[in-house]
Amino acid sequence: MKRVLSVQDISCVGKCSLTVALPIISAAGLETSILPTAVLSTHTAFKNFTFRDLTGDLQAIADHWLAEKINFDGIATGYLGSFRQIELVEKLFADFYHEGMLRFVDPAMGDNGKLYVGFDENFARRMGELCGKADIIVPNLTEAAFMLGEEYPDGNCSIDYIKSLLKRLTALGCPVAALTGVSPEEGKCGVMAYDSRSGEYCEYYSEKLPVSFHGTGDVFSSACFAALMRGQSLEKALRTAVEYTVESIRQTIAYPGHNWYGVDFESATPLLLKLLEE
Ligand code: PXL
Repeated sequence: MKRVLSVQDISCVGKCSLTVALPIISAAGLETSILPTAVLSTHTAFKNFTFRDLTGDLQAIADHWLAEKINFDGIATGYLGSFRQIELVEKLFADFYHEGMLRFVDPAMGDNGKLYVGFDENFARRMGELCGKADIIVPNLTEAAFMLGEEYPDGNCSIDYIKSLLKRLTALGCPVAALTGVSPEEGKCGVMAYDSRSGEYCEYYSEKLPVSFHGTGDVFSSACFAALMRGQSLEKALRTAVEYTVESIRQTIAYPGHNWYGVDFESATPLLLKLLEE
């Protein structure tokens, strides 16, 4: 069984970051190690959340793993809370790198044209540098625009514009970029990716549901990372991740008493397992 590492915070309640990545990647049949960067009572869309920064522990944990000769087939990162944490992730990539290891970065920083609480343009630029050290990055339109220092492209933008964003994202230094939340036509939503080595684009779209939920980016990136680690091609991994995310939203809205802070990815697990076999 492959062993992978997920680096991001634990938001105790809120269905995002590690409470999403750990169950999804484990269910996909991968040994999932974690490096929690902080512990929050909830994610930052709640009011009055508590925040325990674990930055000071990260290097000692990594040093112990190095001393034990523990290695990973892939490292995925999500929400990172500070410049120092970005720097430590760059060191993790360097210290644990071996031929074939996948470095997967979700620059989880914002959505709908806005950065999350606590982030600014400088942080977004710095996250762009970390993206340059990855093998694949999966920003949404908001994160891509902030990393490139562009205006957020309000509304539906053209496929030509998406292609130019993708080219500029790979110019940050990563060979592959996948842009999420792309809507090529009314009623459709999904992802378009560019592989700068082959010069090829691939895309996958599904039904656009008339709702928006927190945590869907983390569900997408966990499933995409897991699918790639399970050996799916980029094209197949994007399909797995999009369909699983859409099914998680469907499961959420099927229950009238659903909460507002996250999606019911647990009930969509059977579909994830089926897609991973295709
Ligand atoms: O879903 C991304 C995410 C992860 N972690 C924390 C967050 C968010 C989004 O707001 O606040 C702490």
